[in-house]
Amino acid sequence: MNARLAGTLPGHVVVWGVVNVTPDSFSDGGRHADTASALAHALALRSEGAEVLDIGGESTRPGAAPVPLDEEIARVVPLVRALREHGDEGAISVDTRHAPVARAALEAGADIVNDVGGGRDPALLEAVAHAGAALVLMHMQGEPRTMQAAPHYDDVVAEVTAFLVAQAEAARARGIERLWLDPGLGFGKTTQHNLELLAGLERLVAKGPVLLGASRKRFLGELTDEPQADRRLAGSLAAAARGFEAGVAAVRVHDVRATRQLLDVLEAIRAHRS
Ligand code: HH2
Repeated sequence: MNARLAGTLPGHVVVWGVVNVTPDSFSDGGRHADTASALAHALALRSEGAEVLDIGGESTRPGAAPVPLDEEIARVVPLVRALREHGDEGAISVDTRHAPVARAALEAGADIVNDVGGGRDPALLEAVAHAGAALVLMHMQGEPRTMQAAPHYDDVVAEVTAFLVAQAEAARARGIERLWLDPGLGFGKTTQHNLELLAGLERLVAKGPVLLGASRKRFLGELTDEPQADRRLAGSLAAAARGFEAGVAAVRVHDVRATRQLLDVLEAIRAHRS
């Protein structure tokens, strides 16, 4: 597998830095909407310790409207290309549910597809397998426009885990070897569901490498009475620390420097446990 895909060291948690090239993402929409400013932001995150850059061209925040495919490609692909032309050799992930976007980003130099659709689309799986790329399978109940209307589970941890295990088996059957499982915090889940998933995270970790995305999410704002997404750093760090404790492989975050610092200290302490 690609040498760029870091994160196989035992005890090391990889930081994925979020780069949203969108006008409407929930915490940083519009800030990096053109390639030049997105490139500067991506390189800054890399220097802060993002071993993976996760580039997204479609907001999937609750209520978000779908973006036309050519628009999503036009947002993502120039940035992937610009990073490679700039000499960036680190791992690049494309955050998309759409096979044509995945295909175009992989051709431009991306290594990983972060599929918030959870591998439901055979064409996306085919694109990943064909490129020999890696895949994130994220759980989502419903779809972004309506997913927060009335999310319901009998046992959220069991249902999310069973879904991801089944999707991973299907992806492996198509020849995709490198996979992360992601519980999809906030994607068709109430605050209660998110807390149950965080509390029961070890059950998912037992099934394979887990990527956890809690950074700045609404449930953290609800728990801490903080409506402003970019003021949720401490809550986001608490969730990352919980991920570390449970044994996740990676965390997807907006605040790379602070998260890397948190993990460096936790990793150093763990290395000294007898
Ligand atoms: N969360 C978001 C987007 N993509 N991918 C994975 N694998 N896991 C997540 O938890 C996850 C994700 C939502 O965050 P963000 O990208 O900041 O917002 P938006 O979807 O509004 O662009």
